[in-house]
Amino acid sequence: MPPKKLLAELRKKSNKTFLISAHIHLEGDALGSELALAGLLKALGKKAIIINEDKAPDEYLFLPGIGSIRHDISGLDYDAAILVDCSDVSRIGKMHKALRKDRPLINIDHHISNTGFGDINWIQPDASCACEMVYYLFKALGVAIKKQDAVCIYTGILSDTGSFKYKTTSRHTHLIAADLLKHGIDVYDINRRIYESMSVATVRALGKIIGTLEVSSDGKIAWLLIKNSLIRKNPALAEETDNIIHFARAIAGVEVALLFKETKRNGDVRINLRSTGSADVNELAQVFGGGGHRMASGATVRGALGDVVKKVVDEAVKRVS
Ligand SMILES: [Mn+2]
Repeated sequence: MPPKKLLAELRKKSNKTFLISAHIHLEGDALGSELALAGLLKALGKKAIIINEDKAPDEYLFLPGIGSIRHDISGLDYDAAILVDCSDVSRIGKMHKALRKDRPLINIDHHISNTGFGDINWIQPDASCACEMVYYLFKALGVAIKKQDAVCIYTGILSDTGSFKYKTTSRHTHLIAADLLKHGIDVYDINRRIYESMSVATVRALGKIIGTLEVSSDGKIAWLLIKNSLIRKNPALAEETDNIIHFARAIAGVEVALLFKETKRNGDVRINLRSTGSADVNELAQVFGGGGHRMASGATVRGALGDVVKKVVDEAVKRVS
């Protein structure tokens, strides 16, 4: 449940304008929690400005209010800032330049790796997603959820629980979803828009990516690669994760699935890590300066793709095999 200090800060009369941001490489939970939080604040009579470094991926453009998200931070002023779904302030990328030291910073997050960077911190690692936490804020503040808020919260839940499949899915997650359905949201439509709106080019590229599959000799670690040449031809792939890593984690006996994306030529390699149960991929990601959750995490490592793959796979083998 949200701390009283947080509720008081949100209600405070002198806090008229809130700045909201979330992590780079936007996905359903980051966008959903930002937009639902903005809806909550507006219902409280506040102004809410959402700023993100990245543009929203196409499949999320249906989210109500998404057109109001800003990427330009010049001339911004605000009374309090809220970061959602961010384990650290650095996760908002260039948007950190908009933050002022003389304004309170509120941290609402469910990553176990959260650094507690805020002046007010609400960190709940047992929440399935940040959207679940924003739902509790509506309830704690007695604010009625509108249909548009319900769409955003439901999208975050779908996104972070792998459509109610991952271990983070609790009875609370389902109860929240049931409550959201009372608002007349179209769950089939939301599912189609997020998961069944891939381009032909993306699906063809998937074939090439699956062709890169490698598995450790004991079968416990499986990994896939997305080469930069493929991303250049099909930029949407850079933000595609769960649809791809699914094929590595779905193999019988696999305990850790890894996806390596060569994001820039000779530059960074983005790594997505997924556990199927016993392995802790938050710890594994932290070895490489990343983090996240026990079952799902990420890291960015500088170096040539082949070298990064070797380093990370070796570390995974050491821990799991
Ligand atoms: Mn999340």
